[in-house]
Amino acid sequence: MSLQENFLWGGASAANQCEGGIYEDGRGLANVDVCPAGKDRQDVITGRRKMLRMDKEHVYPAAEAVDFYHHFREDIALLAEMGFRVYRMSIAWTRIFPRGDEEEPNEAGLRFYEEVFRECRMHGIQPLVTICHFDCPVGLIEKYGGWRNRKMIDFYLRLCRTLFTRYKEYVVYWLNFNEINMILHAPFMGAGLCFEEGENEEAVKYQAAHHELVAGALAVKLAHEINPENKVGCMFAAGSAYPCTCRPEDVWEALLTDQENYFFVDVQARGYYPSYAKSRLSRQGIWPVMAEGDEEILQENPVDFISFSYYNSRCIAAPGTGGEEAEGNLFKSAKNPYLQYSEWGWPIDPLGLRITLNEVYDRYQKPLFIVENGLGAVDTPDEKGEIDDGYRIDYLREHIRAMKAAVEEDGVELMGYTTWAPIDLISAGSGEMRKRYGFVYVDKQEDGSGTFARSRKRSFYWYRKVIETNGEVL
Ligand code: BGP
Repeated sequence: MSLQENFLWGGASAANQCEGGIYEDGRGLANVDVCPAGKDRQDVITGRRKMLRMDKEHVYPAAEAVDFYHHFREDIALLAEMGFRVYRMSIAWTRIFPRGDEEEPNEAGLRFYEEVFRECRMHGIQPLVTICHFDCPVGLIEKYGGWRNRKMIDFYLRLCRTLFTRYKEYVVYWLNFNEINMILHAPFMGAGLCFEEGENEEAVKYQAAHHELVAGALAVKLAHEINPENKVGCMFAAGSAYPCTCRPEDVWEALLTDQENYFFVDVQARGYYPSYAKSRLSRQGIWPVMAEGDEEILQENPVDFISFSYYNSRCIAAPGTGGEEAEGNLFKSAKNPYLQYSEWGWPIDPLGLRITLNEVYDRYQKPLFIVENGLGAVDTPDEKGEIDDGYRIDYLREHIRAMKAAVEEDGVELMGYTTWAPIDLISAGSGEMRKRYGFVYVDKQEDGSGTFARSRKRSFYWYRKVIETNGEVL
């Protein structure tokens, strides 16, 4: 089996990391807007430091980002030039419902995305829309405490109904939440959670997770009712946990790490809480409060497909024995001595992608979609202003090879592959601009200067060829 002919090649972005324009056309303030760049970011995105407004001491990169809000026509034309078949993007919730609890949506916000979708259609690009990519209206955090409150389910569904109805003729592929498991690692960014002193953070996180899981299932139901053609996927931050050694204690710890991650997909794809979660959450006294009917909702509305981001695998040791630590997509783990590392200290493990694809497909037997994979690096233009990003090409080539092997040799069913991120944007984890992922360079610098001019890197031409040959020429 080789990659299907209509394999969805493309790239992925998120509203808060590329759009900017946060004061335009009635948009409201979101959690992602008030996450500053710099040393305080970590405390804010994890909910340890409550910051619901911008102040003068910090820089807030989402405010301008790379100004996709005013450059989307040019940007989508560049994606089309590379032959994109799909563009994964997200909706800024606060463009549609500025405070989050309004009865009626904001027409100007709806119009913006309609124009984006029209532009995609004109170029023959399918949108793949993440309904919620880390964003939550500040209005809902102030009034209801974010996803810890069950009322969030209704506000989220109002957003879903609005989107499914209004964009019925443009969009059939949807993701309900980006990296839903991030709620455990970056709960303010993932779910608008801030913690009060002394409260049981784990209990709050799993309660909020339960609300998102129910909301996500109801979104699947609604999407199917409004348009039977709709396909809704879940999305999680993947990357298998390797035991640091064959010591059973390390193997056990790695298993626990994987279970913590798969918990969300177990519920969203199989339709029920897995036994390990039932047992552990109850024993820890943090079993979430459920409303009558919740279990049926989960059971009756599993997702149509499973999507994930893959940047790296993790190496796990029994507590207190791991040695040196390595960075990674918001999770730290032990350093794997067999791997190379990116400039940001993330392990580079293409075979790990094949392993993850096999594990996930074996576990759920549903179509998969890789919706993020890429290399964050510093790109330096040469004297002619050109960027020779061979390192990025190497990274992607090896990952695409591993992906093809999973499909062609292991029989994994895969719908598509979208790289993170085709056009440079702001980093979610660090808020930096200099951590670039794109095939297209954006002249926006770390100090805020720059013209926003777009230019093609060498990887642009390489990826175009990859798509043109359906992954045959790498
Ligand atoms: C994922 C997010 C993205 C993206 C990516 C890269 O967690 O879904 O929004 O940013 O990771 O991470 P970073 O931006 O921290 O390099």
